Amino acid sequence: MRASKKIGKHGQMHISGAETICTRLKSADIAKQYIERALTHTRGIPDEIVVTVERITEKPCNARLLETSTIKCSSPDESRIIITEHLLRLGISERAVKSGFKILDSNKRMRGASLMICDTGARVEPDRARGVRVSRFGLSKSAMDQISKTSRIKKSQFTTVAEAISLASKTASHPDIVAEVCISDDPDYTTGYIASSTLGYMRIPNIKVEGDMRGGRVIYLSRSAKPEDVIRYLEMSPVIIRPQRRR
Ligand code: WAQ
Ligand code: MG
Repeated sequence: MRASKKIGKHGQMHISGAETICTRLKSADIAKQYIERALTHTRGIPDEIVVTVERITEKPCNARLLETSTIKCSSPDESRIIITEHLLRLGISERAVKSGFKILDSNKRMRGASLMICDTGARVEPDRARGVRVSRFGLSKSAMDQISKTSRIKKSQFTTVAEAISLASKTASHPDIVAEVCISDDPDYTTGYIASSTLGYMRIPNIKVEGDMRGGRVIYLSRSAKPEDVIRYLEMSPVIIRPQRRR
């Protein structure tokens, strides 16, 4: 689902988006939930809501559910320090870290994520205004149960967090993806995250102040990544997120 608001004569502002994988008979209910979500969104009332329901013919592959942790952070400034530390440790250059924050702190709204090469900081998403939309991912029943059991999440935030963990788990499962940083563009949602296959899913409270309409996602790719392959995986490959087997 994607919902937008008109600005001026030809412009559009992104209001809300959502995607999942489900069984045929659940799809009508989920489409209805997504439409309701768009109609009551804190970013404003949409002028257009587009719902796409597609049959998946490719057999989904599995990805591991990232482990969730929450770090202590009391301000946006502190969050920048923490995020920078982690990104540098993952081998992302200072230049690329700076380019990433430029996107996250920009007033331009993208519907998808920016893809950035981790040493040069070059942006490789084909459409810079739109970004790359990660799609075709869903949680297995046991992954959903694990999220509700292990993380102390407020009830009102559960859907947002579960969707973010599943998106981050699909994204981190690609071998050429080094890390992802996310700030919600919802003015009332001030927790963001940094994720990678080694860090897991790290929730960062107070990543922005309440009322701030900015936000975005930056996905860092390894130097040797083939952007078109990564984009194909993120947009098209169906992936079911399953809990890690405990030994
Ligand atoms: N694929 C790529 N980028 C996306 C997608 C997607 N499917 N959905 C959203 N984005 C980008 C887009 O630029 C949005 O402006 C930005 O991310 C933020 O999207 O544990 O709600 O849907 O409490 O506002 C994090 C939860 C919630 C943290 C993130 O993002 C926690 C959130 P939003
Ligand atoms: Mg949003």
